[in-house]
Amino acid sequence: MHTVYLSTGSNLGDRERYLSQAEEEIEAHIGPIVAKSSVVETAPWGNLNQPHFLNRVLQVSTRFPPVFLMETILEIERSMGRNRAEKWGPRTIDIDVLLFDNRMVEDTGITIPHPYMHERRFVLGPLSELAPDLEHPVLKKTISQLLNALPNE
Ligand code: PH2
Ligand code: MG
Ligand code: MG
Repeated sequence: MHTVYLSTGSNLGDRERYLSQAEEEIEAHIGPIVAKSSVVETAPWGNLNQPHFLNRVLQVSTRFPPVFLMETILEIERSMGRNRAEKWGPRTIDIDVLLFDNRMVEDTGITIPHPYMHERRFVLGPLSELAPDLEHPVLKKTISQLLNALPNE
């Protein structure tokens, strides 16, 4: 089994309901959720002109390889009404792969570790609840080191 960390986010409609529906879909189609961070309300990063998000990080155990994992996630997002209108725009649900074991993956449509994870407090905060001492496989720093290195917003 592989250990993956997923970031979930929603900033449209019933945000809590979308996060818990995503968790049900993940358990049904990807694998058991081993740990969940708390749910945090966060100001939008990137495109500032959109509602606040609810964000959470999940540790999931899966037997699927990265490409299949990605396809399954896109399928879950689609089934939950995700409509990809604009980059970094508002969404009912977003599920991002942060880390996949200790691996680096570059393939069509996949980059693992997630290329922006180390810049995002809405990722590093919740992730540090679950895995503060986990080392980022590219940057070779722990999650809590990356979190402490973020500039104040
Ligand atoms: N997701 C984005 C862009 N900006 N900001 C917050 N706070 N939370 C998100 O999940 C988020 C974002 C693109 O996926
Ligand atoms: Mg995202
Ligand atoms: Mg995404």
